[in-house]
Amino acid sequence: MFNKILIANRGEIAIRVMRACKELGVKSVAVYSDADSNSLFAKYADEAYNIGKPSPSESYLNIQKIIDTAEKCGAEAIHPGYGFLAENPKLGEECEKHGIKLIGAKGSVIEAMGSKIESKKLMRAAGVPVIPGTAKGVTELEDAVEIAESIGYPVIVKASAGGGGIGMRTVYEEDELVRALESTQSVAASAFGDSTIYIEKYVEEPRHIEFQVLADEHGNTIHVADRECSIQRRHQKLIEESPSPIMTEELREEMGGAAVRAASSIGYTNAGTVEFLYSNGEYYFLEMNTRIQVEHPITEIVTGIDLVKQQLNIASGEELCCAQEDITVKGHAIECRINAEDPLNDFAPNPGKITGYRSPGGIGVRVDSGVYMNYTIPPYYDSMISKLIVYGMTREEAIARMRRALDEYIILGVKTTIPFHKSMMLSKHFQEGKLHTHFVDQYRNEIMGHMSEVIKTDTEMVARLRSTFKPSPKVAAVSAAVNSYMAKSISKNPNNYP
Ligand code: MV4
Repeated sequence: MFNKILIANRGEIAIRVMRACKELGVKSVAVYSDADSNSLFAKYADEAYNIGKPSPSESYLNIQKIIDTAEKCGAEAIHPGYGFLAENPKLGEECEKHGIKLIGAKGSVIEAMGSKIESKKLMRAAGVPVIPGTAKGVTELEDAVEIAESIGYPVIVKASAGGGGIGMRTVYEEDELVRALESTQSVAASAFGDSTIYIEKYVEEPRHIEFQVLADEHGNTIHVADRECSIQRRHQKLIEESPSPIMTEELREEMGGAAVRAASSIGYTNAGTVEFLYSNGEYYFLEMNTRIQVEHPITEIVTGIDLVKQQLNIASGEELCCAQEDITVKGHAIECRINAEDPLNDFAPNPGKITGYRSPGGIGVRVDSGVYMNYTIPPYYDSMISKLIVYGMTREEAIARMRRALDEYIILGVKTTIPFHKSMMLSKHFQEGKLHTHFVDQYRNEIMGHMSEVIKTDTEMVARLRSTFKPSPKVAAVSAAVNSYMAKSISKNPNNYP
């Protein structure tokens, strides 16, 4: 195992990685920007180095500064977390040049998975189901018309270099095809510098189900079960759960087997995720994510495996902790992403000072957070401030527990997505588990209805918990008088505290 590693990230994921380090006896090094000198992760680390201005390109995306810091402090490996440099093959290249181990996927597989046409080709060859469509880039209009005709409308035009929802357009009839091709090509050219596009069957209202995989450097690859990630908005996930409400032992074995073939066929190592679209009993490979993901805790909760610890074990050359038959799923876990955003104003980011903070606790509750009371959330980075994860023996118990934990969660000073999550837990359709990727848009009115109700009539308990931070005017006046009396008394006689 390593003696010391550098974490090239910030916020809750930096702390998550450092927690694994502490348990393994590995020293952790934080790098932080000028905007993060008061951040919890910089204080949690054994060593912390300022690497520059708040702008990501001058700090968390600056490979040179990060490698320099690792060399200077003698870190043997770098963990990139998610986002920032996590899927940048250049980080791995630079690490190799400097004899530093990257705790992540090899550059060659990151690149293979970055091209959607290439990855589909590899997956088809490995016997993983892919969405019906073209196997090559489409350039000629006549070809496109013919292809769409043979696939059958609706179809979707996608950029090969795309991902995360950028550069794709659905087409319901031939008339729309030309415009969709042109617009997708031009978006792809400007966003990715690669105008290659392809066409496939559009799967309407699918579920997004993904499988966690782990692969070591000795040829062992396993899957660590599934996650349902259909509850999203503009390609930002909001709620994830494990297992998927539709999962059965048989389906898990089949889809998990496909995920393992996907990973092992490309010589994948470390932790990764194989994403599928699922619709009417059919499932199709969508993308592979070559990083630890935001939602990894729900998998840890239902399987008992510390995925970040496994990443460190794998990178230091050890064998996987477990064989496939050792992996079992127990109970149900749900994660709500708590963002500093106003759900009543189109989820507009709402950074600022947290003037009251108390996180929930009790049985089956986990909070992975990067914030604290009186902390000021900087405006330069993404707006996720914590993740609330609950466990239940059943999905029903997990939903009830999430409602209870959300009620206990007090964050004052900034608007958060907590009211949205409370509303989702109240949604009959969510409770029924009939989820798909358009769920939030489809049931927008139902959710908004619950939300104004939740905000207006927060339970008496929530009001009481909140009152411990926001005293009544009378109490506030008394406490101001006491504070001022104490201040005067202390200044008169510093050794005599009243
Ligand atoms: C699709 C699809 C339906 N049919 N492909 C969105 C992100 C990008 N990586 C792929 N995406 C989709 N591809 C076909 N053939 C629907 C989506 C999609 C989606 C997928 C996963 C999670 C959320 C989504 C939200 C909207 C659309």
